[in-house]
Amino acid sequence: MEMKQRLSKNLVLFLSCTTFLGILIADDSGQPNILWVNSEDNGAQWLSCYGSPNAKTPNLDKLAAEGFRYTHCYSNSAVCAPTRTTWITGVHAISMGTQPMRSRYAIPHERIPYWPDQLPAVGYVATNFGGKNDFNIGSRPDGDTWKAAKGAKEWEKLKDQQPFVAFKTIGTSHESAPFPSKNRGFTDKDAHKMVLHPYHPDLQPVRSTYSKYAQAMHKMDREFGELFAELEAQGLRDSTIVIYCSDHGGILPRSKRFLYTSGTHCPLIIHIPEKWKHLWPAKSPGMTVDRLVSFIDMPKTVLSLAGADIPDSMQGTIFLGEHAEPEPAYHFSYRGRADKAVDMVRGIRTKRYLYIKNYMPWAPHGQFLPYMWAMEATPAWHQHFKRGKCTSVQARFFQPRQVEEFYDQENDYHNINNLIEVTEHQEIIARLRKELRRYQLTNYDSGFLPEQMRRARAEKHNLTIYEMVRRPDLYPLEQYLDYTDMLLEQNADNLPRLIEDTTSRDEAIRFWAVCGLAYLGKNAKSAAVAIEKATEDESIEVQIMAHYAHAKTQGTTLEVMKNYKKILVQAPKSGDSGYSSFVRTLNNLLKEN
Ligand SMILES: [Ca+2]
Repeated sequence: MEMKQRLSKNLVLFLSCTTFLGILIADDSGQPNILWVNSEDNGAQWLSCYGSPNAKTPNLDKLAAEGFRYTHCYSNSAVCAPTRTTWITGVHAISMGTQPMRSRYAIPHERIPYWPDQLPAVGYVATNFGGKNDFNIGSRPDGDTWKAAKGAKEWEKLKDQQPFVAFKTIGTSHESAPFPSKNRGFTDKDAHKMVLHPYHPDLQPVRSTYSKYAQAMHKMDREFGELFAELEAQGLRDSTIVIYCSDHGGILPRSKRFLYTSGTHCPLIIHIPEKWKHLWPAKSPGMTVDRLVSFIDMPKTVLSLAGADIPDSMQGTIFLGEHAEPEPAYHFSYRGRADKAVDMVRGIRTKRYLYIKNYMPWAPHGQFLPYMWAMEATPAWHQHFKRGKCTSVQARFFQPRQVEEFYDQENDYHNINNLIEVTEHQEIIARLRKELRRYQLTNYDSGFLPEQMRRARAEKHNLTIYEMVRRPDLYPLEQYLDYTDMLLEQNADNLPRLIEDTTSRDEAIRFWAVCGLAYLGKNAKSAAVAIEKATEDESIEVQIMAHYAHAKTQGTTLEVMKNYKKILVQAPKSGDSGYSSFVRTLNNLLKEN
């Protein structure tokens, strides 16, 4: 007993010494602090150190000059909440069913820790400056993963809690910055100087939006500079690795939410103090790094830098530090429902080439989305299109899509020349098709069930979507991949098969069969009886799509629009996440025709 007491006394003494020493000699503890800053919605093309002709970002340019600027960093989902879902878990949003923007589907939290959960075991605290979480995940409060003291004097408190990982979101560059309704004080004073992307018409409201956003970027950069100055003022500059990135591209229409380079190419700049020079990704600060980095890599990399355990659930690759893994050859991206606009797009890229597959090609990218229409540029561009004044490149945003797109980014940063038919590229296109399928399989792409069907199937088996899509008996993904490939051919020879499948036992096959009939348009006129029956299917999403197929194959647009009104009246008032988004999307498409 006496010995035990003496031991514990010594232990207390030892612990208090190490804690005391820990504060004094944090710099030599072998554990770097990490400050991870992201600014909202700005693609790489809005930073001057990435060559922006429009915005000035001197503080971030300085960070790049003193750190390492990554030239090939890409977001996986091109929009806020699915990016954050991926960041906090290290699991692709589509792998968990959390890809629809503004949904909070449950995940098995006991199997999927958040990255800050891993830090206390290795002596770190994690904090979220400013508190933006927006993880888009249910069954766990967002905020409970952050353990460090919050509130006023965050820096001073953190200083006493080293080593730390501090996460910070700067919202100044958010899409809403140029909205006239927000009245943020940004002006069109530089409108005449703006260099427009080739797919935007040269209109004053477009120029005005560019000008306002360039000023928002300048302000965001100043706020980053202030944050970095605070780090220096606290004497933490030399013991802290600073990671800066955005969360996806933006913000002019055809960037945020879309898998083009403008929606996914993000700035990533990392500042590593001299004392951690063994972690430098290139010979010396100021250099660029051309490694292909995906946002799915961020949580694993942060945990690796902190020396923490990396959960088995994480899907990315460690891209920096002593445990860096081999560079992946591909970046994988996805688009699901964005607010009130339903869509399904998948993308895969190498450093040079981008391949995109549109599973709902009947809808133009520029389908109506209230939030996207809140900046002056979008309605102005749309009006210009409706008046028939757009060039073919400008018009494409408001027209139905091709199923496949392929771009050579080296010669076409803005992805305006679709080379999918070009003979000399067929080999790489074939490889990317194959790799996309491989990524969809290995990451359990949950998108082959429409949203409410997906939720219902998981609930029926008392599983989360994450678990359900990992059960081949409940979610035969290979079959769904094959089936959708068949109907995306839009080949009238498939008509008998599609008609037969409108009575399949699997409601997902029924859904896609009806989609296939809609794609065939007048070529599926003889499917009238099968489509009529499908409008009474037990699945609401099969019904909705069957109505649309009715309009497309039988020319019954007005009647279908009346039916959609009735469905909308009955829809639960659950906002975007109900099937009402799907009805609105299809209704808008019929209105446009
Ligand atoms: Ca965002």
